[in-house]
Amino acid sequence: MDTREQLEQIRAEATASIESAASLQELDAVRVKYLGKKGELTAVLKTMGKLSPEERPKVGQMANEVRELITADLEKRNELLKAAQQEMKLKAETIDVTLPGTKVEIGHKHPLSIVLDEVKEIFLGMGFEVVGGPEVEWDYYNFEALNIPKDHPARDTQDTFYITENMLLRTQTSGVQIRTMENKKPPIRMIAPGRVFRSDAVDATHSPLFHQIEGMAIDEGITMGDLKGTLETFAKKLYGEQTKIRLRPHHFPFTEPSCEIDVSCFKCGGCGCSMCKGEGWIEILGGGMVHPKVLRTGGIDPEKYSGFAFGVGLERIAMFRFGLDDMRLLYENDVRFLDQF
Ligand code: 2NL
Repeated sequence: MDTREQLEQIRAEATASIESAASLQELDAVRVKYLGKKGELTAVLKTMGKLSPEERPKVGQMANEVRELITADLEKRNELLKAAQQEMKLKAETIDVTLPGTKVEIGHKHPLSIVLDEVKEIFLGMGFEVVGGPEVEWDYYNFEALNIPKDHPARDTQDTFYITENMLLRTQTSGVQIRTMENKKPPIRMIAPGRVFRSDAVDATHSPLFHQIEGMAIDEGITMGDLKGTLETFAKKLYGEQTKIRLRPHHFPFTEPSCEIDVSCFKCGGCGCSMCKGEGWIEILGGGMVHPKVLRTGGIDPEKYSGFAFGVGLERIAMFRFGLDDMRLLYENDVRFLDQF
């Protein structure tokens, strides 16, 4: 094959390869193959020295023409492929602005938080302050200061998780009240809501972690009448104006006298129904007059001051309020349940 024929063949092959290149990468490979430093056209040009002086310029011109032709073909194909690529990209990225957007689900308060916020609001309205304290508590603040020494039977019913001999997960929020007595002079009006712990197995009405709200008022001349009036106001605000309360004698080591407080069933109004198990009353609170020993331990003179205190389980209020029969619903965080509040 002479050089002319070689050039002619390169041109034909290059044109065909350019035509069939399906992507920009493929096209670039074709360019390198024919026009690159080690390409086929370059290789032919290197053999020009062997030609006769008359032939050389003619073949040289032909080689240039072939290069220009291939370059022009490459450019044309390059434009075409680039346009096709752009088209594909646009198609892939098309956004239908008329489609409905992705909805952002907005959450809401957990039923326990709903009730807790209501309780706080009610007591704030009566001049109480909301105080917090540690969940890991000293035995002293959880038991000793509350007139529950190491050998007291109440230790059995309030068994808990011990971190050390003298440090435990609090079984009640009373430690917060003791600390307040230590740090503040009467008048004191406070509630202490928070998580408390017991060594209890889980069932429909028990959980090793639950929430308690304790309250306390200390001043000169505080009586059981103040406790009754305060809790009556609380019950009416929480369950409705028609709600009545009743006090039954009871015993707590940290109050004397002590009582349990029932509210009239908000579902049947006191006639008896499934909610109150036919009783007409539902027990939700315990309370009494702060024991003089507890006052003295807190640094308050029981000769000068007296006070009432009470405790209430948040889960129990929430269950009656929303008509729940299983406490576990409040902890499982099943959205099908939570969505209903
Ligand atoms: C209940 C009963 C109660 C108290 C908590 C208390 C705290 C101090 C002094 C005196 Cl620092 N008392 N707290 C008093 C009576 C009852 O809770 O059934 N809770 C769920």
